[in-house]
Amino acid sequence: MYFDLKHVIRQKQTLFGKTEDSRRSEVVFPPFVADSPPDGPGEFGHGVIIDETSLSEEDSRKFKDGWKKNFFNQYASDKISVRRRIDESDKDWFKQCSKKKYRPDMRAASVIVCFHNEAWTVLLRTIHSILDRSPPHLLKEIIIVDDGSTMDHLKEPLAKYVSALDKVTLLRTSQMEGLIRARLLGYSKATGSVLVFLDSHIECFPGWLEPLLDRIAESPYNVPYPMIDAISKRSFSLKAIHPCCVGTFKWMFLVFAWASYHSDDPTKGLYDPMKSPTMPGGLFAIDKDYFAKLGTYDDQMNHWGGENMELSFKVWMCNGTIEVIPCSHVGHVFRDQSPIKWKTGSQLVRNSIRVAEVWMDSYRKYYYDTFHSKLGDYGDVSERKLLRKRLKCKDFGWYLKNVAKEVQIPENHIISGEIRSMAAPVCLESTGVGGHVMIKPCHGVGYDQHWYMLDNGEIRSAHQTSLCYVSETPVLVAAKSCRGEKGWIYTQDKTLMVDSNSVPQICLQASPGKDSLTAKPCNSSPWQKWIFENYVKK
Ligand code: UD2
Ligand code: MN
Repeated sequence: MYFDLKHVIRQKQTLFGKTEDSRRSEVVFPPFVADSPPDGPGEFGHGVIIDETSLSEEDSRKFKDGWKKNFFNQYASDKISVRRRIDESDKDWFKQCSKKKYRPDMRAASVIVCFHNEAWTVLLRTIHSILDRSPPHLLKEIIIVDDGSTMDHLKEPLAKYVSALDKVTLLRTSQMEGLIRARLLGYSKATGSVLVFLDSHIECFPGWLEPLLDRIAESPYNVPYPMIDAISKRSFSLKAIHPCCVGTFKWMFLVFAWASYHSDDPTKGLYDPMKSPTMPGGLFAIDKDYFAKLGTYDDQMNHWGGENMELSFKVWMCNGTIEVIPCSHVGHVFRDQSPIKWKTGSQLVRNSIRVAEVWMDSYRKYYYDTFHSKLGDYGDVSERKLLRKRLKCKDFGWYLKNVAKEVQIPENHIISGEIRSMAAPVCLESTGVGGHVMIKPCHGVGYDQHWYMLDNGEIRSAHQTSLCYVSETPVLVAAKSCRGEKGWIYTQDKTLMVDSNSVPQICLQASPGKDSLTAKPCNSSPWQKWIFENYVKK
């Protein structure tokens, strides 16, 4: 099933009409499956389940190594053809979307894919899915940008491999620049008038490109992004998901989050574009001139993170519209953590401070509130401020009021900070999953241990400001959507946290050695006493 170099080159010559004979090349490609029969592993988006216990010693080593290097199951990916089939033509989304008519004046796109140490088969599947599933007249080129990779397969073998592919250009940064400057290198060489940015571990579905380009043909100020379907990091299974959500953000870390979508326009159907206050950042299309006008990305941002918020805010504030396009599907391998490390650690906070300083006006304090450390050296943002001034964009208050309406502004809080037990050095900590709250050692830096109490007694975490905590007698404290009802009373002596709705009175309580938060009848034990930082009762 695996093909050697000669076969691969022959394969590509027939696939992509190349005539050059590179059969005598000495480059050795890592093994991969170019094509496999319809019932081959992973075909039609099926997952490949690996039973680790049945692997030989050598395969077991490869399996472990694949996980270690990529934080996904490279061993499973290597079993799957880099040109596997995806066919969702029997699905409702595909049937409905196939009926849509797209504008004839769509422009061809330059697709830019940046990568750092991407797995061979995963990168190849990315490239082939773009080539195979984009109408040729709408694909100007694919620019792949190697951002300082150190893995051998990304050196000569990759250069050789893509040299046999039509429309694909390989660029390399001179050192690891981070995805923001790597994308800017791709942008600087793009010849198309529309740009599409993609991650390097994706798979485009049939029909992915047209609905994106159609939105830009409609208006150069539309910035569309596809439905991002999950490619399983364990089995590489892939199925299209149902339209449900649009992007928003959290004050904590200033990161992207999904929010459910409700249209108040009855003429809008399930598969029509949905306005999205933010974009996840990896996969989107944008008119090149509009991108340039917006000052592209902030090239002083390093490594990873923050660039998606900058672009989201400024698109909306400067005349544009971000949309999710339910008829465009692209799969992406989601991971909880990335194996890619930056020389000086995570740059997310530094990048986000740059965004906040330039774009968020006085609202930036709600982001800064959520961490207790100093801003530190975030570089010079004067150029970016001048850019904003020149663009004469709307302000952040307008954006929150008219676009990111779901984002709760903890404006009327009377207390904020950590909620610390008086019995032990432990604090309330939000896990970020369904509003779940735990008792953990106080870490003193805010974030998931940063809380607000509003003037009506609602307690909200900086992690999920739309959730409120209520006591569910006899034991639990549960998170519910905030409805403006009366919440908790922080007693005059600033110790007890009493549920204002309870008779007899119920108090917030920690328990020795346990990490769950409870609500019990008030008894003034030290485990019911709390210090809420920054007590600023008006
Ligand atoms: C999401 C975005 C990602 C980016 C990021 C915030 C999606 C699906 N992905 O995280 O595109 O907007 O949020 O910054 O929306 N890379 C480099 N150099 C680096 C680091 C990464 O080239 O120093 C490449 C990497 O190989 C990948 C892409 O940039 O192709 C994005 O990185 P990621 O996949 O680790 O980010 P992700 O999907 O967790
Ligand atoms: Mn990614």
